[in-house]
Amino acid sequence: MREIVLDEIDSTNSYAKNNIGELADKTVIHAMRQSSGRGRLNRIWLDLGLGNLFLSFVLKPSGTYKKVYANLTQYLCVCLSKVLEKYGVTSQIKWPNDVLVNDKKIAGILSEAIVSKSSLKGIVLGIGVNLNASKADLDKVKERHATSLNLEVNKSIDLNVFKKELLEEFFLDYDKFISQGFSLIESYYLSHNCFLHKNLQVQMFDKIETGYADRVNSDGELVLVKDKKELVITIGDIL
Ligand code: BT5
Repeated sequence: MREIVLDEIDSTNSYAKNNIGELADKTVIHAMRQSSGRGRLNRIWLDLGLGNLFLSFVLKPSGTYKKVYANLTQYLCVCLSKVLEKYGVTSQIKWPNDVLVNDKKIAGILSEAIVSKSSLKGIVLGIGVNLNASKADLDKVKERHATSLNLEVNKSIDLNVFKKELLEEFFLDYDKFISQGFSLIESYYLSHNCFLHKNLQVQMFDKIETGYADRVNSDGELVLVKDKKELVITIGDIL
């Protein structure tokens, strides 16, 4: 693993994408501040001040895209959830890639595959975790309830210690995950889920599907049941 630490950048994912050709497999880009953090579907990730985590993994597992790479966000959710456990915090995973504590969003994950002329240049897997935010900072997140680890445990969090724990957890089983896929994390992912066996609305681009969240299949996809028919959802947002 190599690490590049930056004082400030627009987005660690953008930095990794823009430099993908020169960055080696398993390079980690860590920025202290991030001025234009990106979420999925053009949403934004807010920098709530120094001491919060903004990090991207540059991964080059093969020259062509494999389905398992879509599950890397779920793998990272599980890694984060395990690190939070070390702080005495139990988290819930909301399909596909939200990690919540007491129903509030503590982290966001953004995975981007960089493909050129049908070959895979790399995957950029970015994560932002609120580690040291004030209540006033969290109020800047308008669309949903957010939290930060320091507020959950009533003490400030050492950013570098937390980062080290997350990187160790991630690289511990990363190679195994790439060869084995979702089944490696299935039981942990499911035991921490907060969305199954409920009636859900799922936004898929400009369409909203409703149905009963029956299960997550062996590829990590959400299976909704509506009028006795199954709908397999690969990408979407639970509303
Ligand atoms: C995500 O998108 O949650 C993925 C966020 C990924 C951020 C990391 S930081 C390092 C790397 N570099 C980047 O540029 N990005 C990655 P999504 O599921 O679309 O959720 C976005 C929504 O989360 C926003 O619309 C807000 O509602 C909420 N949000 C924004 N900032 C937040 C924060 N600091 N804490 C909690 N929620 C936040």
